[in-house]
Amino acid sequence: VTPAEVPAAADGAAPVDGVPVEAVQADDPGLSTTIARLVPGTELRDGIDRILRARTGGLIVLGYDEELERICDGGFELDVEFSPTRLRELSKMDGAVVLSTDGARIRRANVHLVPDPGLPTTESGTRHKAAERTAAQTGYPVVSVSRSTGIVTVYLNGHRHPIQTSETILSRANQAMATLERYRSRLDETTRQLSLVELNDCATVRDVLAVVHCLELVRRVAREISSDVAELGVDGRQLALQLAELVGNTEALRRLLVRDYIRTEPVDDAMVDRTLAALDGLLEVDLLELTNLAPPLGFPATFEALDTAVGPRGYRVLAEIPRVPLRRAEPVIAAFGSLSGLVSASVSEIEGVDGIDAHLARQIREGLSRLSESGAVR
Ligand code: 3AT
Ligand code: 3AT
Ligand code: MN
Repeated sequence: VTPAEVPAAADGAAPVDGVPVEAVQADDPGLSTTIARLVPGTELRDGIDRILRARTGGLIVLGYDEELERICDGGFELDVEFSPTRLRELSKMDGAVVLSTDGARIRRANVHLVPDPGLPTTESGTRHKAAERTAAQTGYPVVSVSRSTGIVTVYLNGHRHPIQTSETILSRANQAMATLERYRSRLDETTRQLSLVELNDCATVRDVLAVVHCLELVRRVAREISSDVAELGVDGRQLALQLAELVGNTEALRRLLVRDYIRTEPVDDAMVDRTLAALDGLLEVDLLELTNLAPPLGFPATFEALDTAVGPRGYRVLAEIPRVPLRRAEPVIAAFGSLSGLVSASVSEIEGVDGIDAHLARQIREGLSRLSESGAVR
């Protein structure tokens, strides 16, 4: 018998690269930590699944101290190592099972919980009322397994979070994944289109915002899937791989697009962060109109403005050329002012830029020519 999982140790619940970590429960990190203790693959979840199969119902308090002891009435003290089978056997009795705060030991069983009846609760059954109030009073997570409905709920910090089966989560996540695939291919298409018009010096605000739009859609669906991945534990590995593959380089692409087109100077990380936060703040309905995406980048939110000609500074194109890190790209962009200026520059002009040697200058020149010919910036 091994000790129960400690918080956040759940294998497979790690956030996916490039997908915001706030994904799981933005408003409460304590809740995401608790959810991670309950995902498939953890001993606690195994125990809960056993209770579900036995159809006895259950009430489990994930923490024990003097405050909690005061609201425990009766039952018996145990202090034995936690195991899924023990949790299930003890849940056959009436009352609650109380675990040590680290979840490693079972401290009490058959306990009648007597939390302050003045605490508000939205539940009607006595088990669920006791769970909600105990969580509110002690700050410890409390899990209820309903005998009548088979619904598992975790209560913490005023949250009431249903623990869903992997099948339920997966069927939802797979639908979202299909949507993500569609958005991703639209993103690739609009990005190719933007590269083409950029290199031909005929880009408009509309071309830029079309890519920004797709990026926002991809990001938002990816965030939903990412929170499902976190709740799936070991059952979410396949989904996590698919998600990482589809999300790919989109976070880098967002930053490069802002650097290329933001109207305000200076173009630095802080400005990029602020712009991306503003885009993040747009509501789902705002995304329906391209003009709503214009203000964060400093463009007017009008239909006329969509057809305005714009040129990129050149960050995205330079990022496509091997061995040109941002700190090398910056002085080059400062020297030529825009992609069109850079495209018409000769090797010796590029070499004149601070920190760019003959070799790198040739590399940049050849890279630009290659991209112009293929129109294949992605
Ligand atoms: P049984 O012999 O199983 O009927 P019991 O004393 O073992 O009775 P349980 O803990 O199984 O009691 O609870 C059974 C139900 O009794 C659950 C709940 O609907 C009701 N109940 C228990 N305590 C209270 C209470 N303090 N106020 C209202 N209803 C209660
Ligand atoms: P079910 O959905 O029926 O499982 P419920 O919220 O309707 O849950 P019940 O009143 O049917 O709750 O009670 C079911 C069992 O829950 C009875 C008892 O074993 C346990 N229980 C209820 N209240 C408490 C409490 N205050 N402390 C410990 N165990 C309790
Ligand atoms: Mn009931």
